[in-house]
Amino acid sequence: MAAGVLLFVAVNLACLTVSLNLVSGERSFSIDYKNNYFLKDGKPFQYISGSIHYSRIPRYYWKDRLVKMYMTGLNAIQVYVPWNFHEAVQGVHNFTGGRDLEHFLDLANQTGLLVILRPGPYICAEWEMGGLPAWLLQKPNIILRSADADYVEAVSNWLAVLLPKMKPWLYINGGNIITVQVENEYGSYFACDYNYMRHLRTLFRFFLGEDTVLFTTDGNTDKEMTCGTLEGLYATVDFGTDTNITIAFNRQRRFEPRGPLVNSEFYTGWLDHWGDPHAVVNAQKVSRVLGEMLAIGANVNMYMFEGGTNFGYWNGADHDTKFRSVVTSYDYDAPLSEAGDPTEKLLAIRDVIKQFRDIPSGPMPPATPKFAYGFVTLKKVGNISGLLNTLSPVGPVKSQYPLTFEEMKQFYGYMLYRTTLPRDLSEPTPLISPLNGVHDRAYVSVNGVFQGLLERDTMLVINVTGQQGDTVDILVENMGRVNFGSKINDYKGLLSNLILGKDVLTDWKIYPLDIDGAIAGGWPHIDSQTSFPAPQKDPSVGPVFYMGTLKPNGLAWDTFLKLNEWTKGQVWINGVNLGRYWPARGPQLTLYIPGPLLSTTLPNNITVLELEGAPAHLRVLFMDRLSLMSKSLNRAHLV
Ligand code: 6GJ
Repeated sequence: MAAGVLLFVAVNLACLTVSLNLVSGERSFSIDYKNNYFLKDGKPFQYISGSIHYSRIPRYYWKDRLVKMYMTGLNAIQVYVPWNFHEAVQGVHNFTGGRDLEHFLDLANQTGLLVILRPGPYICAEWEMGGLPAWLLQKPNIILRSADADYVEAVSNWLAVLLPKMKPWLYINGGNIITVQVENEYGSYFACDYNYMRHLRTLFRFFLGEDTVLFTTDGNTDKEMTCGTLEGLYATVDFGTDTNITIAFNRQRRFEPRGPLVNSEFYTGWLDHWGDPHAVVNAQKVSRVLGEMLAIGANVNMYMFEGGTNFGYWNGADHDTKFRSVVTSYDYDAPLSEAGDPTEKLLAIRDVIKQFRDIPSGPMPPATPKFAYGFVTLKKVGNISGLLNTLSPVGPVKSQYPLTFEEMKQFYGYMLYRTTLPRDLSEPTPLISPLNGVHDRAYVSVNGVFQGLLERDTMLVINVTGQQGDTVDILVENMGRVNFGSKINDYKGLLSNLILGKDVLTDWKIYPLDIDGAIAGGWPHIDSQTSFPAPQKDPSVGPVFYMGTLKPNGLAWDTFLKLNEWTKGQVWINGVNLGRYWPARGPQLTLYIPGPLLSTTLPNNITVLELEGAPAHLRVLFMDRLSLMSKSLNRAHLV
């Protein structure tokens, strides 16, 4: 048969297929390599998306944030799935409550939002260990994000649970997931292991089928794109407002000569580490560059659109020149604030989007109401060393040398290391971690008297005095595992020996601390009939628990907790771990409390673990707005 006839038949068959699909109502989402755009049900489609992380927003508020994103004119959201959020214990999977991913997808579907899913298994995201579960580190010398057999086995088992759950949610199967990302910026990782990426491609294809659009995202450099891309996975890039979009998309074109232009992470803001000035990105720059990309038909996901909060211990960290822990707030200077309030940046973005597509009619939902509940005076509960029966019911593990959190099978929060002074120390004697092995902060007490702290990369020696046989208590805090770069295998605890004068400290009792379990079980409030000592005149120093009660007033509105003149610690409200506070470092000075955590009728239990030093007044303040330390004012101010 002549070539011309063959071509005629092929073109007509193709048209027939498309029309059959449409006639049969079959849904389709694919890449049109001829015309360089996505096709949704056979028609050109440009996504305008925003990143939102369900793991950082109370389930109660998911719909509120999604509706605000829809009313801004977005037609899609981009969602990370943190592996460690769903499999904190190996082999035990949790998709309930705030982890109910399918409910979140359903709410997005109900709201008219498509989904770009990013299941990793590594996600970065300023999330603890980039979403990888810390129990992976129990395999000695494991090489994360590689074809390492132990890592690949764990990844395969996880994806065999997650991806079958996601398959019905694919757009082509009647759901709202239009594309799926494999790994995350793999090109910026040292391993550059193509066998690992090929294995992931095989798994994603096996579980999601041949018709799903799979893609990769990488930073905008040739090196990153070289190691991060793979045949069969559509290569996309990410960049912020200071990048020339022509240069950036030309680089994508070098790896994808045909197909849609995609910026998978257009940075609308940036993250904060403790001690940084609060990071902001100019709203006009964001809206200008967004307009430029949409005007050339590019597909854009804004990272972040709604940042939310690193509740509990979920914050990550970076380690470039030194270890830097990410703050509790993931506000990210995003268009929707940490509390889900529409900002000027959101309105500017909406004005851009309406130039390219119809914006839903109707009002933008307002900011949720905030309430200033006022001051609460706390009272001292006690030092950790005196509460071990409650906080460490399993008792200590004895070891000649220190064990890590991972060896102790406790992965987050705090661990108490106890030993005794090997000799009299009448003169101040240096206590040092010669291998910088304190990961990440160690609060040192002798016979219950706080001596000072050691801090990874920063404070490697303190002086200690005491008598032979005195009890040395060292509370070690995991400040969040590194989530980016080569140091993500971030073991925690005392990773090496401590030297006191010329003695190696040995014969340790290591207490795993289940603080969250004790507080969730009602401690210390259930013991409140126990008479706690009256607040000492002098403020306590060192790790001390405090408690108090916020009286109900019939309102359960959002609020912000300010611990003015407190130093650093952790807060729980009604048993829920709100995260870390560190006003001594900033820039964050308040903790966001979602209203649904509060009771309108029962006393609201407050528990505070102050690690360094509480103010004599022992007061905390519930405000109706957040407070930030600003580089321009170089002092706390209300925003
Ligand atoms: C992205 O790479 C990442 O994919 N990203 C950032 N990268 C910082 C690179 C430092 C040299 S900052 C915010 C985002 C998220 O971490 C995202 O998960």
